[in-house]
Amino acid sequence: MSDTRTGAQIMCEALIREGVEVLFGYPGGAIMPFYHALPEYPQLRHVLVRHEQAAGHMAEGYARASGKVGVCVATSGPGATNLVTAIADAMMDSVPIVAITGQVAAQFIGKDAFQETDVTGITQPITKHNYLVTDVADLAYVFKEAFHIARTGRPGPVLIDVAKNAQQARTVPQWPDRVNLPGYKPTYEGNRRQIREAIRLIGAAQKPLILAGRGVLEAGAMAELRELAERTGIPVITTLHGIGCFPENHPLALGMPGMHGWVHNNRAIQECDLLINIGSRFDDRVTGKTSTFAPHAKIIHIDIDPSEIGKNIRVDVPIVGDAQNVLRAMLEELPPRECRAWVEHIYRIREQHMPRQQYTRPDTDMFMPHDFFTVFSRIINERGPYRVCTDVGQHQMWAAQLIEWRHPYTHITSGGLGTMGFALPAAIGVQIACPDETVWAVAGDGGFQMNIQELATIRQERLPVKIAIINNGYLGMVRQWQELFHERRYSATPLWNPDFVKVAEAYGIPGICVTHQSQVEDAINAAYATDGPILLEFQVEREVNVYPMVAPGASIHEMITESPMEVV
Ligand SMILES: Cc1ncc(C[n+]2csc(CCOP(=O)(O)OP(=O)(O)O)c2C)c(N)n1
Repeated sequence: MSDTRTGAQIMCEALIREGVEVLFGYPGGAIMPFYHALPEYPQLRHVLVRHEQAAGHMAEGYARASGKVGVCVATSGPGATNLVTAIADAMMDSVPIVAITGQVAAQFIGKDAFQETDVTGITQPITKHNYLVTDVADLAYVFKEAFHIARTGRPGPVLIDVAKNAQQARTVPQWPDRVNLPGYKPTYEGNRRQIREAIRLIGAAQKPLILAGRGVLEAGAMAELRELAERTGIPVITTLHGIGCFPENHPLALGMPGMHGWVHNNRAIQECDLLINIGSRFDDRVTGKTSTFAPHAKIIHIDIDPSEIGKNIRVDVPIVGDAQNVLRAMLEELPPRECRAWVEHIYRIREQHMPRQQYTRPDTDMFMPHDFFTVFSRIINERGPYRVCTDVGQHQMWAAQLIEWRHPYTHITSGGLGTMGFALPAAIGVQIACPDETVWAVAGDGGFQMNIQELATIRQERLPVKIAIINNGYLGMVRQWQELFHERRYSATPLWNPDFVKVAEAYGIPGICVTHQSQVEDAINAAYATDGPILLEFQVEREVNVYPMVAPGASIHEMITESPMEVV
């Protein structure tokens, strides 16, 4: 009897064995045995959230910033369904999380029991893998396998649904040494022949271009990417999720392509004769109309997930493998070269278009979101270690465009699913992973309110998260589309907002409201001078658009810059 453990105790010990230090969760009936066991394991820090969706985003933020697996916990039924958005978010952005849900006892499954939901059925298309555990004897192995699947190959979310009887029953746990998954063997090493072919194409190209995505960050291949760029002189474009994998103060860094990418990047893609895609999935926000994307280019695609290759864009040289291993193998044999004329050509396009693609200052007292981001970029870079979690909308695009991102893993956003409400809980997870860094949540007035209740979690956990709300009184990004493509019919986009500073104060968090450009710098400095959390609200000019823009369905060379449409 003394060696036996309850299933709930086995779950806790399994988490400790996997190196888990923190869980984000919310209790309820079907997960109560687990919560009963939890206090016996003080090594496991539990962060009580205010909504399970936020627990999922916190686990994501924690995982994205720490490189470890994030863990979230919920009860059955509504607790589990509240996790669904965050799980889908993690799936789209390849974030390793393990979601643990309670399930009704095995004998009630399928009987519409109180708070019963088929959560493995619901999450089947949005998890890398999921489990329903009804027998306590399976728990030790399932946990080992789940963490292995979440963190290996292309990372992703794994869900473990544990029936209440399995949490309560006792057994002597059989801890496995290894997992046994004959059908799951991620490929880490690229094929030598294809790597040689890539080297040949790099040598032959006149106008080569690197497109770097999140796969570079996941593989920790930043040094290899830099070596590749510097040895060959090939310029580097980074996708939204690739931000930080190549320092933006490097002369070969070009910034972001695609729907809200810079003109020179989209034009370089359309002109290049070789596109080396490292760890990005040719998302439609990058490619625009796929049939006209990179029409003159041979395409090398390096990706750990073979199902990505050829999915959206035809590929000439597919290389399946971990970006770091593939680039290392490539660098062993890659001769140096230069691309000066090509790079200078791109610089000329940049000089010609840069001033026209953003905004002209209107004759108004209000200040422009651009002014905030420019000052913000300067101060955070001067002040030292930082992480910035952005929400979804216009401010997300301005942050990507206007902040000079110099360091990996500092930019954390919901790119694939585009989940409003992401920034605040993600910042909580990031702050826990990085206690000594300044963690910012930058959100729109709409998205901030989608998980506003997590201000309570910030207070309860005494986290010094800094919050910046870019308040334009609209669901800005949707309003922009309505202005440009729906005859300015602002249907359901103007927002009545609460007094954000008072809301913060109600949660015991100080706040500052900024209405003029001259106050921006002081407000950001005040945030740095504040020991704990603080909320800054920036009331910006209401109807400002993000440019450049590629209209949905258009080719990436048809860009709308500040006013009329131009084909660049
Ligand atoms: C959960 C969710 N619902 C709806 C949307 C659609 N959507 C995308 S951007 C946006 C507007 C965001 O407005 P706000 O948070 O104020 O930020 P802004 O665009 O003004 O910077 C909306 C509604 C979404 N991405 N996520």
